[in-house]
Amino acid sequence: MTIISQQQEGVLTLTLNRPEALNAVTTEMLVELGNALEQAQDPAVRVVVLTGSGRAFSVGQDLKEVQGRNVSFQAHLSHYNRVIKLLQQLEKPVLAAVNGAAAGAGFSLTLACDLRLASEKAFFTPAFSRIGLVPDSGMSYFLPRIIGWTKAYDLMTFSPRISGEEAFEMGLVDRIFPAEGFEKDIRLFATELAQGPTLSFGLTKQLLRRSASSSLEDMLDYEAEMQEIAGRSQDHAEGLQAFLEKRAPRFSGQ
Ligand code: T3D
Repeated sequence: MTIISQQQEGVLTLTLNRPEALNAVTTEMLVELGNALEQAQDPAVRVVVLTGSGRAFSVGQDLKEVQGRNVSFQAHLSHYNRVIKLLQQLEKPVLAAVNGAAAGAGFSLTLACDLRLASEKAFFTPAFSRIGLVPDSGMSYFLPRIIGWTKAYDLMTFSPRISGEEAFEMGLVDRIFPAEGFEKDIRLFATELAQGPTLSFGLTKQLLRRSASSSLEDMLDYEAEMQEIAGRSQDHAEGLQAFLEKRAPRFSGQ
């Protein structure tokens, strides 16, 4: 099994599990990850965490697997693209818990998640240009949207090693945690998020996705459409009631 799935209190944790190879990505891993993400559509799952076992998050494509390849790059990338689309399409928060190195497509995987939570030991490197490739698995889409066009071009061209701290400063990482107790901190963060109004979180994600390629006019209409759904949810009724009763809300994600 190259992916370990664990579900607890509404949080599904998917762990890339080839620690002996720094979680280098194989076709088998991509197929298993894609299947696990399809399972994550279950409404009982309210938050998904993607992390790596051992000292790395993932060093990207296993370069030993593709040595002397006999399949086209385009065919191979379809496995990656399925995973990236599934991460984006999940209507619930998806957190990358970056425990160590995130290189190449490993870095891209973190970008397709909604938030990047990094350990102090995490580092990022695009890596593609160092082996004469172009960014893939969505990096050329997400990175400029997260840190800006020029900075993204700079990183993708020179492929430096970016520490968790630097990544935090440039807005690439959203939270940074001490390496010791990282798993526990992530569990607490994710569990708290899973108790929130996760339906609204999912709709917010849809809004952001659409805003990447829409006019203000379109977005105003789409916001109204999404608000129609959120406004009729149990979570909105509960949020309103809790506010009026001056108590903490108990959201169900419905
Ligand atoms: O169809 C297609 O193929 C296109 C798809 C492309 C997707 C991609 O992801 S392309 C980019 C692939 N990834 C890389 O190029 C990253 C290569 N690795 C590195 O640059 C460095 O290893 C890191 C910066 C990530 C980590 O450095 P460090 O100093 O912590 O570790 P290390 O000593 O370099 O590596 C430790 C071992 O892992 C080493 O093996 P050894 O010498 O102990 O037997 C190294 O070869 C191995 N390793 C690291 N990355 C990969 C890898 N083995 C296979 N594939 C890797 N990607």
